[in-house]
Amino acid sequence: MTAAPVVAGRGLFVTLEGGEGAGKSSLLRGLANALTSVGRDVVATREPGGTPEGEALRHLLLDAAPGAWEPMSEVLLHYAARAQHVARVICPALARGAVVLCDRFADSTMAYQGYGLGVAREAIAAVHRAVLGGFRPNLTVVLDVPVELGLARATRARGPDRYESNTTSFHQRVRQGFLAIAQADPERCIVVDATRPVDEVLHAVLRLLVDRLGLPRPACIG
Ligand code: Z5A
Repeated sequence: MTAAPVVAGRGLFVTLEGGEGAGKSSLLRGLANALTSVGRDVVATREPGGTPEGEALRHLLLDAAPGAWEPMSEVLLHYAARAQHVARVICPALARGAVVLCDRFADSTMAYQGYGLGVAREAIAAVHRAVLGGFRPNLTVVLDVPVELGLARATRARGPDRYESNTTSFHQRVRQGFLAIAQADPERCIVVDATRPVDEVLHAVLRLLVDRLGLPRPACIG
């Protein structure tokens, strides 16, 4: 589906997506610094989380043993956290003109619970419509790395966690899911080769934000 982005207010909503260890958190920090340096009001946030209630749900989800939650329960918990996040943090920030940078959003539910765990994709889309209507990001950056490289980076950084202890085929399905989502929605999504060094990825994404969204050009990209 390639409908025009639905946004609240004058701000810009940019989401970072991809598998574990793709470099989303590192990129988010770099983008926030660069955009703040050119005078933009930046809100950096994440999912699951972003509000006190969402962070509590994050613990319920990520601290549970693998398989503890039914896949559809995971969908509903992620959307409970997301409804809170959109209403309390994202929309108010967009309304005052901020750039909201979000580490994971709805595409993660489609990729992990849909492509990865096998929840019907139409059911997830229906939950999205019921909870958020047509609300979607202006731009989604999908950081793509081979599964083995991403897991090695993530495990080096913080040890294995819940989804990291899943099978390689699960992570392959998640990766293919993100690529399929991006291919189906090229106006919103851009796939970035995240095997490159951190600064190269950052500069490539900053150029995209300047070109696609008309954000001011930070000095670091010349
Ligand atoms: N989840 C879900 O199932 N459904 C949903 O709807 C949502 C989420 C919203 C959230 O975990 C989990 O929830 C996630 C999906 C699921 N699954 N897991 N596990 P999280 O937020 O805690 O984990 P994550 O998003 O996967 O973060 P991560 O593994 O830390 O990856 P990252 O943020 O993409 O990477 P990073 O922290 O920037 O970098 C990791 C390490 O790699 C670090 O040492 C960096 O210095 C290094 N790095 C980063 N980029 C590079 C490059 N370019 N070169 C070399 N080294 C690099």
